[in-house]
Amino acid sequence: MNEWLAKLRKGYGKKLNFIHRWNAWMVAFLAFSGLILPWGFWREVLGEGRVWLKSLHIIVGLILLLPVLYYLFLAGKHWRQLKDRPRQRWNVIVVLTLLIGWLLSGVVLWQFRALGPAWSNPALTIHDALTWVGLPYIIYHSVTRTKWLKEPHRRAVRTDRQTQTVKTEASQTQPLYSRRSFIRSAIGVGLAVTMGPSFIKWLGSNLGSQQNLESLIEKDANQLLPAPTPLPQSLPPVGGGSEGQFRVYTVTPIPSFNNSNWSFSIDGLVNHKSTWNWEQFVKLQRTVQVSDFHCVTGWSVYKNTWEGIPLRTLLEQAGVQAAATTVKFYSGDGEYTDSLTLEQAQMDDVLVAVMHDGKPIPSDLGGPVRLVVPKMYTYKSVKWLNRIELIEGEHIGYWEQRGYDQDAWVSKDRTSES
Ligand SMILES: Nc1nc2c(c(=O)[nH]1)N[C@H]1C(S)=C(S)[C@@H](COP(=O)(O)O)O[C@H]1N2
Ligand SMILES: [Mo]
Repeated sequence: MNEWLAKLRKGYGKKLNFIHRWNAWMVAFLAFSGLILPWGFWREVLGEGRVWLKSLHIIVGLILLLPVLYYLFLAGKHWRQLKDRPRQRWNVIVVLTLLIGWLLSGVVLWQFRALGPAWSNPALTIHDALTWVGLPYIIYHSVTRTKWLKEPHRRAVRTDRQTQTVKTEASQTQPLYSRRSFIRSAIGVGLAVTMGPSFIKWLGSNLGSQQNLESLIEKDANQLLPAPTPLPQSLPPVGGGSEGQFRVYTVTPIPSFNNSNWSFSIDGLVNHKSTWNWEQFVKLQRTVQVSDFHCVTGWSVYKNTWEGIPLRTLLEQAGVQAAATTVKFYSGDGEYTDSLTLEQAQMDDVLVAVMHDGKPIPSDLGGPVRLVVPKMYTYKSVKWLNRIELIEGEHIGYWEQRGYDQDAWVSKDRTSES
């Protein structure tokens, strides 16, 4: 055993280099894929590729455990070696904290299904926060450590003699040194400018939520009149106002509607096909419900007060024919669809929602009308819903075609009931 340990420790310097290099490549890949995954633009471009990228991100993230463990094994010696270099020790601590934090929160996100939203929500916040703090740090670290930016005296501080020669060297290269420090500051400023705004946006969305939503509604792209009048339970919202922040997800540019280009229809295997224009649609009897909203990528918005037409009512009025087995939902974006079995669609709380917390649903969040299926992950909650079709046989929805689970129940005990 001891021999084996000794062997592992041999060639220590080389090993540290090896670990460092592999670690750097993996972190670079994780940063790159991690930034792309939640980015709306890439959602649209990647489609199916996004689900692959996510799996790869998880796999590489798990493999990252190897260099971390290997390093920890060599850490004692390295730590002693850095005795006189507090900045490097600090760097080791920061990087290890980042990696371990990312790893642990990442594992929770990976296992969101087993752990549920109560775990995945904080894990996502931590994963994001580490990214906002850690990525600029790591980029700065790696760019300023490239050879051409290194100051000579950083490379050798072994013996007093060397230190002396280095000192003179450093003073000789004074103009070069200031050029280097200039470049470093420039990199720092560049990072602040490129990452700062998104960081502030992220911070804002995690702190105050209501204000954001308000500004969404003000500049809303939808121009549908008359505005629906909220029911008394809806304003003030019985749920007390939603808690958390929606991330705007879309696989197309956000569509906008007005009275002349919007309509809502129910058709397929029904006895009475109908189409409503907006004026007719806002007259339909609505109800109010309070429910939580859980995205599979780990975030949730709690206590939403939704007001809308129960899907069940619409189905009853349309008269579903015996041959129908599936309810297919179409988005006005022309791209996104999803479905529920007839049985699932008849659950009490499935809502064709028109208002959120007493206000019309903003276009970013799927207004004027979106589906709400509280018991399922929200890729089922089709935004810009404008058509419901009753069909025979199954329909595989947009994200399910691209790798999401057909089974979207949030809570596992529901699966057995379904
Ligand atoms: N038309 C349409 N509906 C959609 C999506 C979409 O991309 N397009 N994304 C789904 C997913 S994965 C989620 S988590 C929720 C996000 O809703 P939000 O953008 O209002 O936060 O909408 C769902 N409905
Ligand atoms: Mo989602």
